[in-house]
Amino acid sequence: MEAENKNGVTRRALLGATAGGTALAGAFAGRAMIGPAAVGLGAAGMTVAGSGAAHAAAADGAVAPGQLDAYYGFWSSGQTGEMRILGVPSMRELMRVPVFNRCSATGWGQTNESIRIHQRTMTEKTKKQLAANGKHIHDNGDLHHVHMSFTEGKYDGRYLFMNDKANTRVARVRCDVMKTDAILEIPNAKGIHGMRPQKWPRTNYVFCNGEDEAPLNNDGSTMADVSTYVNVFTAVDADKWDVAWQVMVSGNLDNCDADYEGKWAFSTSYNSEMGMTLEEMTKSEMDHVVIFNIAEIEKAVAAGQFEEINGVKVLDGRKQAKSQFTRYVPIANNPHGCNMAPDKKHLCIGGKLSPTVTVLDVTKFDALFNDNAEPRSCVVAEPQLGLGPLHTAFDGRGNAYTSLFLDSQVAKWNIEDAIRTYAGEKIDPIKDKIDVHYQPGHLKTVMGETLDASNDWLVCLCKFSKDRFLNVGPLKPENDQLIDISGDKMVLVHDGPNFAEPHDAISVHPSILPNIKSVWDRQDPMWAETRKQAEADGVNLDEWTDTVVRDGDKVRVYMTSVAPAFSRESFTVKEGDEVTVIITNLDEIDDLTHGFTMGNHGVAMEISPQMTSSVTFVAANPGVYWYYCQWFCHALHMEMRGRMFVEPKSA
Ligand code: RUQ
Ligand code: CUA
Ligand code: CA
Repeated sequence: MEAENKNGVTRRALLGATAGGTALAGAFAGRAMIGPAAVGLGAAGMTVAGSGAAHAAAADGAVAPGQLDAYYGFWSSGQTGEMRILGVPSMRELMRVPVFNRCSATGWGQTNESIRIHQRTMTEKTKKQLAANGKHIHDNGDLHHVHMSFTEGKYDGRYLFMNDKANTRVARVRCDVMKTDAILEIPNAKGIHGMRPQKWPRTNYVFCNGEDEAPLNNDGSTMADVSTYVNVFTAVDADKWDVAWQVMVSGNLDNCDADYEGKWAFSTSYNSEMGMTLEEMTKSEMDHVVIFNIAEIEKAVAAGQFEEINGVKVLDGRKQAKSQFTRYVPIANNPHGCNMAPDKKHLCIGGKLSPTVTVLDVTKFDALFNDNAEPRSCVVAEPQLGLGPLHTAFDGRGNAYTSLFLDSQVAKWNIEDAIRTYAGEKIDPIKDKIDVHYQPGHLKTVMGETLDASNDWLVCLCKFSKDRFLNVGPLKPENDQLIDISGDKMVLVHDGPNFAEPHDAISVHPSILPNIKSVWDRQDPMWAETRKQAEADGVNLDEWTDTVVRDGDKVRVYMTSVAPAFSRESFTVKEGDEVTVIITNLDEIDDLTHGFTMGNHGVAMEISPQMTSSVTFVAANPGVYWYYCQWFCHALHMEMRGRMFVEPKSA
């Protein structure tokens, strides 16, 4: 859908009208004629490069100027705390979506709309911790894993989900606007690391691994007694965005995944020892994979057989509880990756300290829940691939690609051949190896975690770049490498520096995301509460307004923005007032984003087309302060400014 402006002119028509003309000619012709049209950007005439047969035409991954990428890539950013959107195969960065971080450009973490999302599920302990430090939200995060919602084993384009290991949270991004719409702080668990959506029948749950052990009643009374420590596996209700249930487990939890039948979730543990030191954590011969029996867990929850702890339904799936909720399959010590193959059958566990990947057949899991079952009876292959196997990706031809951290390689191997080798046949399951630069962690094929796994690109996220780029100082970028997997041999085609530090990524065909908006819906729930306040103040946010409301020492300034002006060129408050500025961008042309920056107040926010944003601050010092639009929106963008007069208290 293309938005029309007030004169009924679509942007595409404008493009036609201004094509070949200069930018400023359009800009001065009137409000409708500015912005993206003026700078000559646009979708008209663009073609999608690289998909299907077209891929051969761009074997080097290059996407010509004006052409679109074949796939969306959704990247984690690790300790930067945001989600990134890249184009695949060009590896161009298209957008940064702030999630757990504080974003200077958009005001995420500062606008009232984003603070509400941060605070909705915040625990009392976290509020206390923040208040003690003069803050009201955590503005850092460690975002490792980004995954899309599923319907019947395929991406459905509704949501993206992501974890925050640093502050034990998960978040949800709405795919229609690519904005975070929900953050959930998870009680009882510590350090959410592995995180995966349920694949079948749809994503009712997002499964979240707690990595760090702690006493369930973490009040300082049993800190030194490790026997009181537990680890917690959490199922988040993906629609309500609340915790559905939790299961206590033996050992810690690292990575997880789910099957294609909706029966199981599974997690790796590198610390079945429950060790607190490196020596203790690597002591055993074997650790394990925990298998969670969803039906048994749901049955127990429905029957009320749970303990309610901090408002959450908790079941005991630890070994000593001998429940039907879990089974523990021994795996060589300190495994890491946990990847379900698109053949619906095979789960691949990266050995990390062992040079092997252990392949489990999920159709043999039912048998594990019978008494006396041999727990490793579900292991059907254990190919030896090289040193430091971490994660495994899949194509649509039965091949698996495993990152070898210590060898700095990717090994391509065939799952069926590995199974035949395990059964005694003399064949080599390894089909190819390629050097990567350097020390790879996750690696991703296009839609390889879905039933749509494809055969064109592999992205390998390397943890070290060392000498691959110009030296930028002791802190080096990571290196996301693009590998062509369409032939028998893997071919490295692109080095992609990336900042601290993507762990994981997915690639998604644009046909799965047909509903991405260019202009906000005025009724969007993102600012529903702001709208309520406006109504109480007698302001209609959908119309031009320049209303200032005083409410004790609180002042609410309602403005609209239409390029190149705010509806007010000044407003007056008193020293010490708490000022809330609420701005609606009434421009309807796509890409015509304004901003609001209040000079010397540490305040800035994004106001995209048809968006309402608000920000609250205290005007502590009398004087004149300029506010301005910080998004280049018009030839007269510099002139899009105004003054805040702060009257001295005594006046
Ligand atoms: S982890 S490098 Cu945070 Cu996904 Cu394996
Ligand atoms: Cu509005 Cu710049
Ligand atoms: Ca261990």
